[in-house]
Amino acid sequence: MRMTFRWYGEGNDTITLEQIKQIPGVEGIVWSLHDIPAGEEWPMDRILNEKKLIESYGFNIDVVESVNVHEDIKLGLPTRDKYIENYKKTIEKLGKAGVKVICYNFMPVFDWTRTDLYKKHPDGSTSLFFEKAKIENADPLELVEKIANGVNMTMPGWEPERLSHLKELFKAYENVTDEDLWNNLKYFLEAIIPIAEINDIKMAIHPDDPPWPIFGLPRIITRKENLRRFLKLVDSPYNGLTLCSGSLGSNPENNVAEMIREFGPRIHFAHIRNVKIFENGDFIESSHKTSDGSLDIVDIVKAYHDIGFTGYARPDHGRHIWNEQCRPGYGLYDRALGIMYIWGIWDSLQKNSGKC
Ligand code: DNO
Repeated sequence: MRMTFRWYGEGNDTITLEQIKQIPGVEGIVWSLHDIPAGEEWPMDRILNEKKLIESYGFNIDVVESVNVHEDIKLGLPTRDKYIENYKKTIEKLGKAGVKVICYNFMPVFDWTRTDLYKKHPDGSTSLFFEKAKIENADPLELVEKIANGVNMTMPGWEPERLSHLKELFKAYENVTDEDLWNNLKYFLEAIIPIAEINDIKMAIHPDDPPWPIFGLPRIITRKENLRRFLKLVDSPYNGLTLCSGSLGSNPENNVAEMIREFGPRIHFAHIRNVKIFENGDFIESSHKTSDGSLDIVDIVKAYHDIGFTGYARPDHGRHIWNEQCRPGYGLYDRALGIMYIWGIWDSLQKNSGKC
């Protein structure tokens, strides 16, 4: 397992590369050019600048999260081809720079969705929270107004330029079914996977978070059968998964360890985090420790160990602790604690199997 840490770039993150350097066992920075809108081709000089900076701290730049997919591709519009061409060019450039894995998602309109970014735990720490009824009963457009006006609601992953087009986007998705989305995903993969193969870049789709349809929009990367179907759309080792335990695991019917054992070699990137699921379907992101949440992180790490996982991993979201001011879910302290928990499990498994 090759440990990495997500960092949002100079001037765009509260955390420094010096700080990340002091977390044991971190080899690589998971990075992106966050200011480039979905659908645009990434400039080579920007890629090389980022590479130079990250490598100067002794980290690798092997994993990019994310190169976002333009909405027209997900919608299957005739304009998609130009955005797919740009995506291919970006893959080529990232390949030249030495990138090995690209994480992306195929969620219509929204990326990860939560109703509260700072929900308090009994110990005073806060973390991301999803209140099912609030989303199920919400009129999406009303919700968007609230978010835009900052009234008691903020959502991560919603870029302002997308918010302003939300009404049109919802209209555009009105008649898009799950099957349409599958077809549009297949079309995209058939175009990009050959380019990924030539450039030796493993594509790793991120599951939908949460893994069920929201606001009537289709979501398909949600459970084991669908992951199976996804991998067959283009059956190449370059068409693989970002297996996010917290996203998939917020549906109690998903057994993450089982998925790791089944999809092993097609998992190119592991996101490891815990969630505590409540009886009404709400969930809160907890510390990585197994007993703090509903997922058995020990079993999940053991599954990676059992399959001899040599891919990239990162601790996913953490809580906000010790009064840290940071991006929601992306503080330094709790993610560093998460890494040490993962290493603790991993090293004892190594020792028991006589590997260290
Ligand atoms: C949330 C992240 C996601 C992920 C994208 C991948 O914290 O895991 O936003 O980066 O879905 O495209």
